[in-house]
Amino acid sequence: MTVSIGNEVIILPSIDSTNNYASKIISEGTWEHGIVIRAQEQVSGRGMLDNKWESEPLKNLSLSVILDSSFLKPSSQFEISKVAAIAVFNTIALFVNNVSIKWPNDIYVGDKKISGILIENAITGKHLSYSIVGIGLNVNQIEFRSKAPNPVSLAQLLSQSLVLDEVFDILLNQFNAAFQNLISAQEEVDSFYSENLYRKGIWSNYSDKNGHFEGNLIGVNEIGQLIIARRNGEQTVYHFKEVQFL
Ligand code: BT5
Repeated sequence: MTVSIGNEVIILPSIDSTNNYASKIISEGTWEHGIVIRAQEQVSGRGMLDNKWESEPLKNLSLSVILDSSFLKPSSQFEISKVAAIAVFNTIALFVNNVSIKWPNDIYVGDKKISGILIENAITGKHLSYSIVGIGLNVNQIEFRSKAPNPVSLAQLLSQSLVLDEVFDILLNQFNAAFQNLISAQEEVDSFYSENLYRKGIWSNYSDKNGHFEGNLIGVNEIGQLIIARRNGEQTVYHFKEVQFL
């Protein structure tokens, strides 16, 4: 794939959700690989299920990337999550330490969430057709007003504001690099993702349908399910929402 991600950037002054806008372009048949939709204000930012994403106008990055993911089988769709998480991870790690990827694809600094990613994949037959990668990255917001439990921004961590366009350009470069790696060196994408998981290799508290337990996060399997080991050596594999980080 030769087209760069971000060759075409659509900047919207105000929109409900950049992911919704991306879906609209796709349904109209006018999309191409690598189009980026960036909102200055996003009034109904979405997270997973019914979750909302808070972002003060002009302070943060709220964007969606449309990818041609037709080279992937549906069983490999988690690779898109990994690429997105790695691109955001690498962007943030240029500014601050202690960055990690909280499974499946939040980005944390320490124990705080600095970025959320919402991926919407479409499948046609035996392959994906396209993916919409929505990224919210807290850059210059200082006060958070929603019930988000642990938000943090780059400006809070650095005690200074950043130029949003510069962070945007870095993110696009990192996204191109990570996507290119997926095409040419998927094993690197897989190992980088696993190595940088939040709580990787650290005994910590979790809960699942059987109650609280102490576990050691090992990594993900080939379809992106989380693997956690117990003190007795047993390992459990979890789908999204089947395990809580305490
Ligand atoms: C996510 O969902 O974290 C994915 C967020 C994706 C947002 C982007 S912005 C551009 C694109 N267009 C959209 O409409 N969405 C994408 P989830 O893992 O479900 O987490 C959502 C939860 O994060 C909320 O329920 C809050 O608890 C918390 N939260 C909301 N806003 C936050 C913020 N700015 N910083 C940190 N945490 C936040």
